Amino acid sequence: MPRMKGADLITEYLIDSKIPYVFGICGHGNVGILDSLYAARDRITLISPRHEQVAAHMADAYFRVRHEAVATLTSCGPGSCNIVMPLALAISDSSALLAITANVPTSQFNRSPFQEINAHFQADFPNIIRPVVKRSFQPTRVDMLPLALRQATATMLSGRPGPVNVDVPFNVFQEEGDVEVPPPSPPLNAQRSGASPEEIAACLDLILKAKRPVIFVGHGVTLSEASRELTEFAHRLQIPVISSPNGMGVLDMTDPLALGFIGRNGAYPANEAGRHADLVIAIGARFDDRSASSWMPGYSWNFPQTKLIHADVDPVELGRNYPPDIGVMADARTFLRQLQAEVDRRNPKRDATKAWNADVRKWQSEWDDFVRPNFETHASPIRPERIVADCQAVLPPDAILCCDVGVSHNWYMQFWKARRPQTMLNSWGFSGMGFGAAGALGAKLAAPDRPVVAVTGDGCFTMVPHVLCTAVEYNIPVVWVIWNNFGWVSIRDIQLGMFGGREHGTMFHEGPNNKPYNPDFAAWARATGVEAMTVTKSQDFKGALEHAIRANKPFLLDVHVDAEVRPPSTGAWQLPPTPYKEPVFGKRYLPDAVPAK
Ligand SMILES: Cc1ncc(C[n+]2csc(CCOP(=O)(O)OP(=O)(O)O)c2C)c(N)n1
Ligand SMILES: [Mg+2]
Repeated sequence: MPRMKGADLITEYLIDSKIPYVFGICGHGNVGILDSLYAARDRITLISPRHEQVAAHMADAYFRVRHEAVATLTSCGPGSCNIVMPLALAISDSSALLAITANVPTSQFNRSPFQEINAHFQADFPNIIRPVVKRSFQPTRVDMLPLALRQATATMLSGRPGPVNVDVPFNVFQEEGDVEVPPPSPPLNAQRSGASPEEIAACLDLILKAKRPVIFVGHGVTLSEASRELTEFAHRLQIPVISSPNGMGVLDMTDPLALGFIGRNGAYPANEAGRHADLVIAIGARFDDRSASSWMPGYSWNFPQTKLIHADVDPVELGRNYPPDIGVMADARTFLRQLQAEVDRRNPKRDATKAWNADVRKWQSEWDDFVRPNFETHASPIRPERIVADCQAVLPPDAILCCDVGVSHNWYMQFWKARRPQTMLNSWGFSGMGFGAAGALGAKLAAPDRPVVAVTGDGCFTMVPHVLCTAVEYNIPVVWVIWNNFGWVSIRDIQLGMFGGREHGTMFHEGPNNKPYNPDFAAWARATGVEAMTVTKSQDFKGALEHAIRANKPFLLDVHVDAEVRPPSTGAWQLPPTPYKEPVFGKRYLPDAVPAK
């Protein structure tokens, strides 16, 4: 067996696992492995952003684009504590990354050396990180590394993917052992679970009996790379498809069967179809509050009146919020292939959903008539619809949109038409500010030949403005579109609605004179070496975006958007105990208007 330093073993394992990047920040705890990465620098690239949060968002976004995981590297104590939020974000959205964290030397455990966390247990970082990773490993000897690395990477990519942690004490990087580099773990989707023939037969019985079926797809369909299968199945039986944000684009959203997102910030046809359906086939989707109108019956869904088939790789999601009539623990692509094979065998008529699809088309055209005029309006400050429309016009179908959190995201969830899977990245389950602005760097490294645009609020961007430095240092040509409304406006609007129109702590003001304030983002960008423009007139945005993309270098557009134009609400979102009283599009949202099964 070869004799190797622990840090060299980790480095070789990453290389054998075809991990091209380590996104990480130095500290005394991890200098051992930095030296190994230096020696291997022609085979694996270290990228050091200016904040650990950014490193983890970059790794998360990289995975979402390529479905291949990369590693982060952080030092002991504060550096590693900085990745807790982005790991929570990654696990909430089933995104994989290998978080290598450093710890204090084992011989100093419990002596309270510099940066040890030990109020309850020695070198206790794994307990800090435990709720936000699938598993944390803490090998305390070099000979424990091979098993820990193999188990960690296998856990990360098997079943429902997610982040894992390998926490390495300082001496384990530095000491030598007689160790073999372990074999790489299987890639994502190497093992796929399926339904039983009985389950498939029962599912298709229900599907063929339904008069108003709808498919609801989530990140599970994206992760299992089932776009072709979903499209074929939906087309064959003419079943409309509603999508969660991380399922956007698995069915091309210009397809007439694509209804978009559901819930308060969803599209009207999706909510209408969801609540009128007699059968919902949910695949790799989880009915969270925002895609289920806070589970209030009759807004987005109408269970248990509506029947439910729910398929997911993760059994904890089956029936979490709505007990399914048939719950299937299966990989999305396998499930869809099995259903399609059964459809082929039975060869049912194509037109069973004709009347239902006529209803759907009516809702689609009502919605189009309602929203279209504002997509064509020029104004200053700019109307939000205009930004979405011009992004759609300028960006090619394979461009990647990395969305941040806030009002801008609400608009994109409602109106963005993703053309392909893995082109619209959203921080959905945890909604951490900074994901869009930072993740775009990782997305661009994952897809260097495609345009990557971060759409990020002024509040979100200000959480991670140093992404500009990283883009310059490593020449990562990302375009940031700052949705600048001079405040944390999504929260301001909740505040105004709930508390008699009073605003406190949600808008940005300059000192005592109460003038709206923000830094001059374009000047800030230029100070870091990033080209930039300020856009205040809607007529200028399209050309500015085209120019920024053509420039093929880091570029920032500071776009002043009207803070007083709110996305139309087509479903509901409730924060108990506050009574729900949001106005809704069309005033037709009366739960008792839903037909009985
Ligand atoms: C790290 C983090 N802190 C706080 C929040 C709560 N939060 C959600 S949206 C938001 C405001 C976002 O502001 P901005 O980026 O300007 O977007 P806007 O809503 O104005 O469009 C805040 C503070 C959060 N989601 N994440
Ligand atoms: Mg804002």
